Amino acid sequence: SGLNVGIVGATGLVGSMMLSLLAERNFPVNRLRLFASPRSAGNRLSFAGKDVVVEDASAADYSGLDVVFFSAGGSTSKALAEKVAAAGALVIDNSSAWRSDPEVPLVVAEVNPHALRNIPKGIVANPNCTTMAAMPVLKPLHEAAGLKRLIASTYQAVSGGGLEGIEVLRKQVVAGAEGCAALAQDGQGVDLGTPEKWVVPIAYNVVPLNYVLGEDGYTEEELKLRDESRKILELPDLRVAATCVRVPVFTGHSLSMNVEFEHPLSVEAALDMLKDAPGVELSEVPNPLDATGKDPVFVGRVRRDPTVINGLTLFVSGDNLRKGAALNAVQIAEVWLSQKG
Ligand code: A2P
Ligand code: 11C
Repeated sequence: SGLNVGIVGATGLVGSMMLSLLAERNFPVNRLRLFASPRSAGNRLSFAGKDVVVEDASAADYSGLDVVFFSAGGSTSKALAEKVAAAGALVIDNSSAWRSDPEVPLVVAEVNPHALRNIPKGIVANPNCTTMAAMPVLKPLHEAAGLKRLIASTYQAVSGGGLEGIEVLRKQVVAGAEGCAALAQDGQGVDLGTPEKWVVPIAYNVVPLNYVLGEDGYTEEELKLRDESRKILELPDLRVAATCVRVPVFTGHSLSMNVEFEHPLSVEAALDMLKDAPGVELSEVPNPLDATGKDPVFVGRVRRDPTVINGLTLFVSGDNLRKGAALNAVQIAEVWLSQKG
């Protein structure tokens, strides 16, 4: 009994979190197959006390699989997802490759599970980890008061950039640790090495240019927050302006949000709703360290936004690897399974 499950990108940060969560949540796995690049083919990873040999994703035969999770970057998903779906599996893709396709549902498990009733391509997309942290909080507020406009600034952890992101921050923090107080007077006061992955050092710093520029000078990450929020909340005209910033945090993406509504919504009413919202936990001081390793998105600092007639200001933090990626992907599979009956 159980399903035949695959993970493409199993050796990566999100892929290995998927592996842990399948076990942690007792997902009904009959056979598990793991895939990665040819570099990792032949390596072994452990699941439920057994070793599983990693296969080369591009050369593998995917027949006989029921669900395949993808987290190996957009180009791998573009190249392989349709082939895997054609072989009969439901593909749950964590990359940005399919999110904007009108025939591919983009799903946050607590927010729009109904979108899973129609999966024309056999592919479901998992949102970006930044969008994900906001959705379980915005959905109940939208239902109560009608979301009109969102202004968001993000505080994104380096693990959003995979294992490489973690290593770059670690190296720079260590390189600068001894003399770091010199940075209080002189930004070049300690040698943090040549910037890697981001254009300026990420340690002891913040980087407000995270990914390439696109439409109107907004970065691709900022546009994803806009476009994915519109699709998930089914608000095609939602006005969104975002500034996405990388901060020297290992895991846990946070957002400061100014949310404008059609109708009045008091702080008390909002807190009351958020207290009971699925996947959400109230916190006096939401912060990434507290959020890391936890399933819910933490929300707090809820205040009236005095710059608009109907608005709230709030802060959220969520684990970008769990809810932001692997957890929601597994939850999508769980919802799909329960809807299938
Ligand atoms: P590999 O470990 O063999 O490179 P992260 O984002 O944590 O760096 O992980 C990326 C994941 O995507 C890894 O599992 C990596 O495998 C996988 N991956 C990268 N490129 C490819 C590819 N061309 N085909 C299949 N998997 C890939
Ligand atoms: C980051 N949000 O923090 C990105 C990572 O579209 O799935 C995930 C990119 C994506 O860098």
